[in-house]
Amino acid sequence: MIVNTELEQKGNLFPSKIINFSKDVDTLYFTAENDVVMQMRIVRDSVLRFRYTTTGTFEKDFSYAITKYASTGYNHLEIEEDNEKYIVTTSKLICHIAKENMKVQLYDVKDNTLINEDELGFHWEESYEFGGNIVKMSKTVNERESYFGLGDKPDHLNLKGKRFQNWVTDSYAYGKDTDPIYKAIPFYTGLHHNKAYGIFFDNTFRSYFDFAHERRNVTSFWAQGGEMNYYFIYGPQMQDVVENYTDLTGKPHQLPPLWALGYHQCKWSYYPESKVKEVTQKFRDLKIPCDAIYLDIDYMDGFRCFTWNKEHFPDPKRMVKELAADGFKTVAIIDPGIKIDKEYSVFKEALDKDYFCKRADGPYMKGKVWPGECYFPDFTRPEVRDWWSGLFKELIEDIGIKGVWNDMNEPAVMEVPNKTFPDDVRHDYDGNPCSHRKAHNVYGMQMARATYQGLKKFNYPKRPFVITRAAYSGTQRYTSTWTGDNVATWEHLWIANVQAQRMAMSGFSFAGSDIGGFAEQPQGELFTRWIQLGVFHPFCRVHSSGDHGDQEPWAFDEDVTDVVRKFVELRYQLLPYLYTAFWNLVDHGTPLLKSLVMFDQEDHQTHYRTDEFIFGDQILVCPIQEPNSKGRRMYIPRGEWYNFWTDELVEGGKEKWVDAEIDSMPIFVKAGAVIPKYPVQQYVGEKKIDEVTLDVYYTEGKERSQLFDDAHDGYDYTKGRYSLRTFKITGKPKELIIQQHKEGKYICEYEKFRLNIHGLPFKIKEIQLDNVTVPLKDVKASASGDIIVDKDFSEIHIIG
Ligand code: NBV
Repeated sequence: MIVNTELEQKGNLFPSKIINFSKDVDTLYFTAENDVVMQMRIVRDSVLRFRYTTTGTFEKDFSYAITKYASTGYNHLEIEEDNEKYIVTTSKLICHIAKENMKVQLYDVKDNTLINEDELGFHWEESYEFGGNIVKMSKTVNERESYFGLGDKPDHLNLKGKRFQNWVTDSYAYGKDTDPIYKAIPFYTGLHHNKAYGIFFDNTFRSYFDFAHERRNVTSFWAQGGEMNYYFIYGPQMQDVVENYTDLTGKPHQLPPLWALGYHQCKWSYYPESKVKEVTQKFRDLKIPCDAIYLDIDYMDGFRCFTWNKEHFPDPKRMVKELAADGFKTVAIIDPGIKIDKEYSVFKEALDKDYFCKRADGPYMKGKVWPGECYFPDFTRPEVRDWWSGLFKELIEDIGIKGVWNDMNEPAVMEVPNKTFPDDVRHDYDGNPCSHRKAHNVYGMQMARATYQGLKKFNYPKRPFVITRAAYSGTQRYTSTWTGDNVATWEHLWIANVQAQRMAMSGFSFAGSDIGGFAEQPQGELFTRWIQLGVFHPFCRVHSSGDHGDQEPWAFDEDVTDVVRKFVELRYQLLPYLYTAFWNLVDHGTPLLKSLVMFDQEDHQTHYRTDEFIFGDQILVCPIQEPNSKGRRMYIPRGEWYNFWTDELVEGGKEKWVDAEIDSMPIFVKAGAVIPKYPVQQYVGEKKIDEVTLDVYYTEGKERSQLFDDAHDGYDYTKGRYSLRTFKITGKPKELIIQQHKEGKYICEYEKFRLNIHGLPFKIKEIQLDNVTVPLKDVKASASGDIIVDKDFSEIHIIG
């Protein structure tokens, strides 16, 4: 392992004095005496890119992470110099570059707070073995600084005091201390003095982050090759940092189809066809909503991708069609390893076209996976991705599979010590040939990308749905993800909670865990508590390895089934709320889950909280993570919150005991929120939605909520055929005003809103609907006393 101590800086080299400065539109070049050049690009007023070369020339600028759609352009740029430094000022930041040693300091332009500062700054070690450099950066830790991000690390949410590695790794039954696991997302957010900034180290080699672990006052990051190339992203709000990072590395290319936000059932493996049908039928019989059923590797013929085991699945097209008629979308697994078999057309074709990865000296990269010895397509070659995407024609277009699940794409190889390809394997890297040292972390991402291209093409005009295990920054553009092979333990419930939050603050919101645990088998209680958490994760799937017993909602006892049903129904009711949050993700990069620190960074009590999080913008959730609990203590963030179950109003900013017997969990709604709800359906589209419930939570003050809707699939929404409703609540002691603003061309299928008002502190004396007084008896038409109004109302006054 590479260390970075003062003592061991022997082999380290440093930039010398700056002797030259030049500028090219938005890019500044600072050249040192010893040929080190620092390139600083003003991406936006709050986003600066720093790149360093030690040879005077830069590598070809290429990144899989950065999207071409990233917004660029600044409002203001000023460059000055004095004897000691250059001073670059944008409308958000001031950057000092020391002439003596190239060290950088970054300040908030508004109040001159020092946000981030180089300690040793850029330094490097020459790599004799591989050529090039081990590139390093060290930064000073600020007073009370906290660190967040880095993807799927199964560790405390606040990363301070820890060291991590980014190297995508198959990690069956990983634990709380396992590092690295499946994803490499070299992006973190630092927070101090109530201000947040982010650093995205866009380097795909094996990289390390040390957050004040080795030295209390130093945070550093380094990689085993490539360039020191990082983006500094200023907030000062954490959410802005994540949104700006997501803008750089990309938002999901389209909304998911609404069904993908439903409940998914998976197991390794459901086969034969009769078993699949038995499972799906049971969902309908027991009235547990479910939208997707998964086929794991056993549907294939000898684990050959794009084939079927005809004994178990004699007529896949008919089966998929029948499942679809019952509301089930079928998702099938596809792995990267292609069986070496001269009779197998996918293998033959890839061999003929020379699409498989090769070792440095020419032989193919041969490795053992499920089908036995395999070769592996080089997904970093555009023509290979095109070919791969074409392979989905039959599966998607003819058979009607609706989603594809990419597994083992780290790439995982069995029975070898390093669990993956050897370092010398060659890759195209989109025309930048390199070894596996550089391509490893993006291999799975490029496979998922190629799969996504296939689905996009053959599922058109419907939207694609892909799920991947391996990922690098930017993978969120193409696919959803899950957290891999977890274990059915209470600790793993804690891990799943942290991972989903961490993924959201790492720009990859569409994530979830194998609910109940993949390895081993949960007790009914653990399964129940995990479902309660899982329905609040963007991706909601029960999956298990199957060799320890069944894990369907009915595999325990009836009480478990009933609670599972209750929570899955809640998920289906909240679909319009979740879909609106997805729209915000796709449109602005807004994370779907917000850890408390992101929700209220100014409240220092949130900086070390791990359990509570905000689902969307206005629902606070806290899972029960221990057996035999009748509730738990949790932190309620500042502001006013309604207990979802009892409507009790609580003032936040403190810890509180919250009751939660096994059929409940702590859920709170922000005062002032308008939460849209659908009726329960057994699957998305089962019912025509005639009416949407709006749960309005009174507040004395103002609050804004949104409701996005469209056709729930297809691309019409990108042409303006969506409906975006903004609800503004103004609460006074004797009046509640609800104003609606509408946008978009889509005509929603529902006609009415059913207003369900919570916490109203007065008795209603009068209701005015768009300036017309409505007789109370007319409005309160429903038995429940809810107010039913036309969906296109502009303003409602509820007067006491
Ligand atoms: O395809 C089988 C499993 C799959 O169910 C699981 O979700 C993946 O993470 N796969 C791993 C390979 C076998 C793991 C032991």
